[in-house]
Amino acid sequence: MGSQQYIQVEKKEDIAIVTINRPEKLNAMNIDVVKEMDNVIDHLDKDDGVKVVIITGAGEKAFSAGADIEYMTKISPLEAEKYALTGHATLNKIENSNKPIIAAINGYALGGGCELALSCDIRVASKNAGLGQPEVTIGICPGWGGTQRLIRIIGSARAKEMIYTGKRISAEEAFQMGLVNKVVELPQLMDECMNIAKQIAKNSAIAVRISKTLLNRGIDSDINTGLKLEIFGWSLCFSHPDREQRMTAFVQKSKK
Ligand code: CO8
Repeated sequence: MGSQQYIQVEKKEDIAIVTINRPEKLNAMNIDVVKEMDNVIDHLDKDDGVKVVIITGAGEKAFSAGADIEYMTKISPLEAEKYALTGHATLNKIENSNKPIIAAINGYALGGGCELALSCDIRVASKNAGLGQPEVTIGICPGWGGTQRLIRIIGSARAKEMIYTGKRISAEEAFQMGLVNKVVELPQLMDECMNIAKQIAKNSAIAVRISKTLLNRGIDSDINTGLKLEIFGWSLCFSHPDREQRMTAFVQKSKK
């Protein structure tokens, strides 16, 4: 994976924990942070020993306070385009990774930080977390997929309110609107994410992977296309020995 300045990776059996490590800047993502994250996701995607990934931020204050505002004060429209493209490529990789990815939101998830969480499959927040898309307060619109993913997750009215007002919402409010799956106390956050990850990791990796693809492709397709894809994905599971072993084990156990 090479040495990383800002992104740490720790493996606990078949679960990888990826930490944005720039706590002095509330884990704001400058272009190097994004490039390192991209590199890490590429490597984890190819690592058959990893079944689930958890992304979090270092420290007790922030998951990520977003794109680097200091950097953005200096850049031209073309550099801004490059920054947005780099972020999009990485977040698309996270969204379409062949592993399920859980965001452990341990504090502020603002702007690009919220967008990073939106690209993950499951979001668990600590009680101290605050989520928001404050871009309009600094003269830009969300630029790392926020206008597209937020609306698909929480619906048009709520996404528009969050983006137009730029207001920060609490973890509890985020839970009420379906933006996060669960809220726990900060010291329990990693245990809770590990529990979810372990539950997923026990299952057939290929079946989880196909489910993820079907869910992701289906949401942007009409229902008949999505249902047809489901039949292909479901049938494909029958080509894998894992399916046969698991079904046989179930049948034999129930005969005893
Ligand atoms: N970028 C750079 N530095 C940051 C950022 C950031 N997003 N957020 C915090 N920091 C830095 C602060 O400047 C400060 O640094 P220093 O100690 O050197 O002065 C340090 O982190 C600590 O921050 P604060 O002192 O501000 O901490 P507070 O507890 O007082 O406040 C807040 C915490 C409320 C989170 C506050 O820091 C804040 O409002 N941060 C900005 C949040 C924000 O607006 N994020 C959205 C950024 S825009 C974005 O993400 C666009 C995404 C799409 C990009 C598309 C590419 C073109």
